[in-house]
Amino acid sequence: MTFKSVDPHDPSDIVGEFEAAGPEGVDRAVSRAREAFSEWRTQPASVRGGALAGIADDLAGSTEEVTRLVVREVGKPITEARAEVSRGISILRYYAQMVLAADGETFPAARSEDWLVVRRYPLGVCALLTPWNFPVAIPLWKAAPAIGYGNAVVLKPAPASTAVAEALGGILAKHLPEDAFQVVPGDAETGEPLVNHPDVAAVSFTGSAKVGHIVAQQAAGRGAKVQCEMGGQNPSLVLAGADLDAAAKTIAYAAMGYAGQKCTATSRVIVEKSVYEDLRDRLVSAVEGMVVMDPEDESCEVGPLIEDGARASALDTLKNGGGRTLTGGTPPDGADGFYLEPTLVEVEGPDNPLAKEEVFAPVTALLKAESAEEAVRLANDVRYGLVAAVFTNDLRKAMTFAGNIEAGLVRINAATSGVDYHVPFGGTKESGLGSKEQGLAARDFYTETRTILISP
Ligand code: UN1
Repeated sequence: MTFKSVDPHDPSDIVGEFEAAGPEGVDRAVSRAREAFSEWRTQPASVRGGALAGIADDLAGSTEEVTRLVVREVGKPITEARAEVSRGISILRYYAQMVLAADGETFPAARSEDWLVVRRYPLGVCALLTPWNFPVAIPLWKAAPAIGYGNAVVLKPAPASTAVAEALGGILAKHLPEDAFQVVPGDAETGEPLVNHPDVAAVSFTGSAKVGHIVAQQAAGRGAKVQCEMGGQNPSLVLAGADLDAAAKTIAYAAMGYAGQKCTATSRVIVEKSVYEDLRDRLVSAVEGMVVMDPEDESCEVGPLIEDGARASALDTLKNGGGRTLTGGTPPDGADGFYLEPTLVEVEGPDNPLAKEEVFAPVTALLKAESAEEAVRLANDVRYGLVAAVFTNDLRKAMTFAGNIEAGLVRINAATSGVDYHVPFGGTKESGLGSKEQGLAARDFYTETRTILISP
């Protein structure tokens, strides 16, 4: 079966045509990866880290080319695309060094002449299932630690970002033994046999909650290690006393940047009653100031949605949800691509689907709360728990928020979007399953410990 990826700014531009790997392609890739693993795992950490450093240098040399491909294939505004490539380079350099850190611990043994050692070892073949919206950073924040710690990787990218995945694959392959890193293109017909393959030791997935739960069940059901990073319905709270101008600007970007297509985007703005109108006015003008245009333009902030279906489903949720549209709500005039004006909707209460479900579009719900306490209650009243932000000038309220909010990432006076690669990343509730990603959490996921007693 073949499929295409198209430029969401100009759907007549076909970026690539690909053959889905399917069950046979997966089987071939996994058995080759197993072969590669038996050799790669024996390489010293300096060699594995050296390979990552080489990949980083190579990617740095191709920054502009990869950036352009990201813009063209997934419609990411060029300044964000460039920043993402640069983040990918940093991730590679970070793990190039991290693999040289301690790989175990020693403990006192029952007999004093014995050594009791806990050492880390790679797992085997790791399957990485990645989304289209961060087509460089997410594959690399999974693949760099997987490879660095001695595993082999089979990457199944989202179909819409296959060309970027193949470009990355080409760069990685130059620095690694044959088949240690492979890309299998396709959708569920390829993803499912990969997740279920008995020779895949670990599965790392980023994508929707719906698919994530299936992946987790299938992988865990056959005893594989699994982690899933899924959706969000991320709140930004604005409390009385906050710097409203700064809050409005930061939230507008967190909500609408890259057309809201980040699992870390702000989907709900929950405002304390006494500053509600003041914040609403500022937010409407900040949202109206966001630059919607061709993502290749250096001033673009919003860009198109990934496909027409994504826009249609956002428009559907808007139509059925009710609420009062304060700005946006329609596609801009004269664009061929899958654009939607940044949309802010005042909703009556937390049951509006815009305040409950992940919309993955430049659409944000605005809610009023009676008090700071009610704002936190509303914020927690969803299935998700990825990121939450609070804007306040009250340190006590900020600290209470960090304690009471149900989220894996907490931001005080900062945007919900944006991620640091050297600290654990991931959510709680339906946003995350299994251990977190990035930083030291990645070492824990991509290795397992062996407890070794050495008696002379
Ligand atoms: C970011 O906000 O910079 O798929 C990264 C996503 C997240 C990554 C967000 N896993 O949107």
